[in-house]
Amino acid sequence: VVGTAGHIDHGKTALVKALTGQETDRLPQEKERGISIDLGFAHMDIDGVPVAVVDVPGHERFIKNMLAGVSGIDLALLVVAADEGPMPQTREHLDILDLLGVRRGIAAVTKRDLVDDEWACIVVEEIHNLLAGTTLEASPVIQVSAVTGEGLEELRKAIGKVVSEAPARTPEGVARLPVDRVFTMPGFGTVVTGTLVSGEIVDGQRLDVMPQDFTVKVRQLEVHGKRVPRALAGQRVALNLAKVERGEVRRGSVLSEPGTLAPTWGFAGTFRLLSRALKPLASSTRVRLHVGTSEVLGRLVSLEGDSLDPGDEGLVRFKAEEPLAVSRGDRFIARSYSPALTIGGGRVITSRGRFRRLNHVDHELLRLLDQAEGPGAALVELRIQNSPVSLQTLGFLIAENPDRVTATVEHLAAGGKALFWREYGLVVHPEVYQAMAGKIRCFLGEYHTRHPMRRGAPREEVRGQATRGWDQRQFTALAAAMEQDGLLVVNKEVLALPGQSASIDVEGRQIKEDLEEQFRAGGFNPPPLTEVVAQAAASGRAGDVVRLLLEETRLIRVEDDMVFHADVVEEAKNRVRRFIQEQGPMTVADFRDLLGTSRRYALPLLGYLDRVRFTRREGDSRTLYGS
Ligand SMILES: Nc1nc2c(ncn2[C@@H]2O[C@H](COP(=O)(O)OP(=O)(O)OP(=O)(O)O)[C@@H](O)[C@H]2O)c(=O)[nH]1
Ligand SMILES: [Mg+2]
Repeated sequence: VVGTAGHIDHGKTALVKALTGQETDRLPQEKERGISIDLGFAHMDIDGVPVAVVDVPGHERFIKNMLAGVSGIDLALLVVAADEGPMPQTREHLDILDLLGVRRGIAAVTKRDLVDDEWACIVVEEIHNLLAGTTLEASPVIQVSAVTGEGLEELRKAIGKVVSEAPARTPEGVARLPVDRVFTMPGFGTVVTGTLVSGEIVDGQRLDVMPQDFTVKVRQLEVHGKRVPRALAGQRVALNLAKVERGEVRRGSVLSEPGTLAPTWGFAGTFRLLSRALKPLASSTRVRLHVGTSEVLGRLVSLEGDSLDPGDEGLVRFKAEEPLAVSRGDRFIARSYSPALTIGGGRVITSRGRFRRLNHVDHELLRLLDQAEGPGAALVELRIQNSPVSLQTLGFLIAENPDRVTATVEHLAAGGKALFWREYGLVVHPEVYQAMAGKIRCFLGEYHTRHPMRRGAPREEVRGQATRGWDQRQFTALAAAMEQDGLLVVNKEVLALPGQSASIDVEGRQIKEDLEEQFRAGGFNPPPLTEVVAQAAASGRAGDVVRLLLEETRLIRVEDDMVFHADVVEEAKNRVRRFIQEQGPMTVADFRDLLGTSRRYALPLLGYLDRVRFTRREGDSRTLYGS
């Protein structure tokens, strides 16, 4: 895909027409005013090789559209009018191409018919100076005229040469197509177009629409105006989508292989502030961020001290004001909010993660990740995430499709570089596991010391305190792994260190005896539990003692605040057994008189005896269970 670039009125659209025979200005206003507003599309054949052309507008107000057009190009055609020479948007467009890392280019000096040789020579020299130090430094400069046709053949040859020398994009990788145009065709439905930046798309397949986050089905596929069964990376594609309303998919949406991209509210990346930028990048600057074909507002936060000076490159975090769809390696451009001027650009390193307080370790990891590839990148991501990650999330992070992610994880796990908790579908970096296991053991150690009379700590408390709220699945998987490694004992909802059990000291034993005595003395009219605890000498510990007594079933809870001593319950059972054996079925009134208590205590206690299947209710009376 070839994309034009250059200042307004310098002859981009005329040149595209001269090369392809196609008029790319379609809008009525474009025709009327003689300027391009939105993107134009054309295609041609050079020695049998199909070449798609994207024509961009030069007007500074439409840079936004220009950005949507150049995101997928392989070759930039920088157009400079011979009579005017380089102008502001010549520079701004060149900055953008440079920041996006476009490495192949041709500079076309148009309107050659309007100037003499000497003047043209000066303009060519100016262009060489302009290109110096950019990614397009080595581009040939060719003089042409759309009016006389001079130089067109040479230009066509030059394009052909670059296209044939460019390495073919591989269809491997995840299918991703940033949408640059959406329209409806009567009787045909919604059509979207864009440049397929990676992977391949086949007729009939399903695709996710991000960040809107829904799925569509491809009904028909076209490349260069011809219906095809499949489209490959690097091609301009038109897709007819089934059951999609026009507003649902927009310019800026990304069509991607299902499950490989997720909406995110920001990312961490590298960023270069243009030396032309008017001021340093403050610690948090509101910008228009352009990535793929989308534009999103948000804040760019420098992670390098307070600010970034013009010409400097550093790590940044972007916090979006709405969800966006980006993944590792994507190039982006930032423009100041007002006035809208290009200030710099960079590359996405990771689209997820908590980067609130970055320390030097995180910085190093981000730099490492920026350079890493394949399984290495997956490993660094796992380290950065600092928690177990699902296979799908890992897929989003490293921009790989599900089966490749699984293969990567298996590979890492086999080499002992990552832990794969298969049963839970989670992957974790060994260092993260070790650190977290250490934290939990530390927490439990303290807990056992503080609460010697408890068997261990409540699971939810550990999850909230030690792992800072990992979700249930992550925490369960971690606890299971730790138990398997002999680092932890899980007893339903209670976690303990191995070899720890509830123990009781002298003071605790004293409290225990006091409590037992009070409930034994209360008999069938026990005091309310909360009152007893509140009045106990060391009421802070009495709660723990009660817990222990309940666990040991020395105390028996029949209702929220009503407990009976085990000896008392035993006595009640003896009396009931004798009564029924001697006098037959027993009523509630009989029971109450038998124990010499009131209905307030008799009913809950009898309910308890029914529940533990000592007595059985038949109508209004009780018999012995199993008799
Ligand atoms: N004499 C002469 N005029 C040209 C040539 N190329 C373009 N023009 C004229 O220059 C004017 C602008 O050309 P366009 O192709 O619309 O310019 P553009 O770069 O596409 O402009 P924007 O899309 O608005 O940025 C038109 O009036 C063209 O006829 C050329 O080679 N020679
Ligand atoms: Mg134009």
